[in-house]
Amino acid sequence: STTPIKVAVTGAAGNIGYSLLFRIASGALFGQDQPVELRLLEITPALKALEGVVMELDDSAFPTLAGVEIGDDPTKVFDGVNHALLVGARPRGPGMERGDLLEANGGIFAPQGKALNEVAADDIKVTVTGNPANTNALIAQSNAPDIPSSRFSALTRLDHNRAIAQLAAKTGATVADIKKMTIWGNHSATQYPDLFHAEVKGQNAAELVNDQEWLEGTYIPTVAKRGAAIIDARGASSAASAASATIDHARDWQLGTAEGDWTSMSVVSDGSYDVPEGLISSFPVTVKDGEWTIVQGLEIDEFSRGKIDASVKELEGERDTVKKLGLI
Ligand code: NAX
Repeated sequence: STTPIKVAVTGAAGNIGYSLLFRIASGALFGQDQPVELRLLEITPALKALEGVVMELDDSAFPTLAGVEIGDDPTKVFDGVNHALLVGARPRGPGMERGDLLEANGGIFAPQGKALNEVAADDIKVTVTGNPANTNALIAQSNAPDIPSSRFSALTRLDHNRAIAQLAAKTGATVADIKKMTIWGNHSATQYPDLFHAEVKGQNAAELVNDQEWLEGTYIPTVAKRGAAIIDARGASSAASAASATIDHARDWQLGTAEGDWTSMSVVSDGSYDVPEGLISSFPVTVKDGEWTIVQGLEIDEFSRGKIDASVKELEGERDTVKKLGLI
């Protein structure tokens, strides 16, 4: 279509934004034939830096970039947007408890949910990358009663991609050989990357690896703690890979998942796999015509059950905290 798709990005002057905006503008999200218009939200003190980023977008002369607007008022920036990528969030400061962190982020994601409810396009799809992503998505969704809850999601695609990369390294396969990876639960250290349904060149990954000790002692912690390993090495948190995963997530949501494969998205539970209804938790999903569906009927063994339950319990704790705070 030649009508531009309007994509909002929050935290646009941040580290992820610096990578994400150029990928979107260059056509990585919806292809070379689909113009996009960027709507960039920042807090007031970061608007000057954002103006510099916009100068660089101009200087890139991207043929698919139909326009850029910036601002600090979500009801203006989100006006008519089709995709909202909510990246900006409040990081955990020194001495900050989990409850303080959730409260500070409630101050961001509740008003943004309300603004989306008021002014976004009818087909709005919301992806939350800013941490704690799942619960921030729940806060935004709860504050947008007129938008179907299925239009809110949180990013676990980076975990999914990390899980594929680690499995490829272990098995000597290429990432393209790996299908049906699943991240279950929360985007946090409790997340569960599931090899029992993943396939390497059509072969069951857990059977191929056949090493429960590696799975439990190396694989799961390596994927779950990859963010910390990157901070340790780079002195800064993952930014380009997080931007790339945000693109993968939004593109698959708009354009669909490949036949014979699925992806991981944190979406509102309908009670599937005994994840309490209403929680935004990561599941295996397929996407067709812009709508996701949780993959049904996977057998969950005792080991996987324990891992999924532990992560879901953490999500329930976060939900209870934000409920007590009156944020949902
Ligand atoms: P930065 O601190 O570089 O950038 C965040 C930006 O958000 C800042 O420019 C800030 O001014 C802006 N911001 C703050 N409050 C805002 C508001 N109310 N409205 C609009 N903008 C606002 O962080 P960056 O490295 O870009 O990371 C952004 C978020 O992604 C963090 O919460 C981070 O924890 C999270 N991540 C999530 C990942 C995931 O897989 N879900 C992985 C990467 C990353 O850790």
